[in-house]
Amino acid sequence: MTRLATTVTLALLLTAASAPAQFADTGQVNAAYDRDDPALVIWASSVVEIQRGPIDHADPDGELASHGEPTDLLGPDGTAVSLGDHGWITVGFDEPLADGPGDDLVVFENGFAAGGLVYAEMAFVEVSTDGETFARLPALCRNGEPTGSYDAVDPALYYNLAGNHVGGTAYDLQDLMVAGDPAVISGEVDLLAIRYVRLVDVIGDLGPGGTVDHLGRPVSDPYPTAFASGGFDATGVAGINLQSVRTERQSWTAVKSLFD
Ligand SMILES: [Ca+2]
Ligand SMILES: [Ca+2]
Repeated sequence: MTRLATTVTLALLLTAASAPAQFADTGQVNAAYDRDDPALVIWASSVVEIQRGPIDHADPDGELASHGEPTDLLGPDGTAVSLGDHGWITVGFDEPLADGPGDDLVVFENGFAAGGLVYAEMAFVEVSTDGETFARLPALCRNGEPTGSYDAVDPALYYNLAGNHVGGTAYDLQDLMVAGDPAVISGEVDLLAIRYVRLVDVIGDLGPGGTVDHLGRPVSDPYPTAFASGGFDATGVAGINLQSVRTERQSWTAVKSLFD
């Protein structure tokens, strides 16, 4: 190896060592859950805050999405509340969720199937301990093509974006550790005490003002959606792993280890 090559290699290694952890796209996909799945042990029970977006972000002062009441998505029988372009809603739980084995959290939209594809709108999923600082699940979009207002998408081209399944899309909070999320590393967001979930609509416009995934790629979802039910249509948020159950399990593991 020449001296120059050695220097370049060393520089690259040093850069890699100091750069924050990157969440890699390995073709991963989210699991899908039905509403009546017994794994879903808790449902969002309160709406903390909602900010609806315009029906078209290209007209920011225009009409806002208006379909549904904010509380319509609560509980296991929730119905749609539409968020509009980049609108968002924060929901709360009666008991904190925690990062336990496998999937921890499931978000439901009102998508429907068409062959192997899904008619759906997408949202980023964010979690919080205190309701102030949120960590966004690292989202990946492998679909570089524009999605028209009434086009369906292939769920396999999306990861950690709510809405990509008919029924519920599941998330593993562990992804935030893998991604080295700064709020999680600092402890501001405690993955063993998640009390709030925020859903943020994706703007599927691949041009200026659109939204990007964890790796900076534009996220494609139906655009434009200039109607009252435009944007992500949230119909429910459920928890799988509760803090109380996880703590109990950890205590038992600790006691058991004394006798192993
Ligand atoms: Ca987990
Ligand atoms: Ca959208």
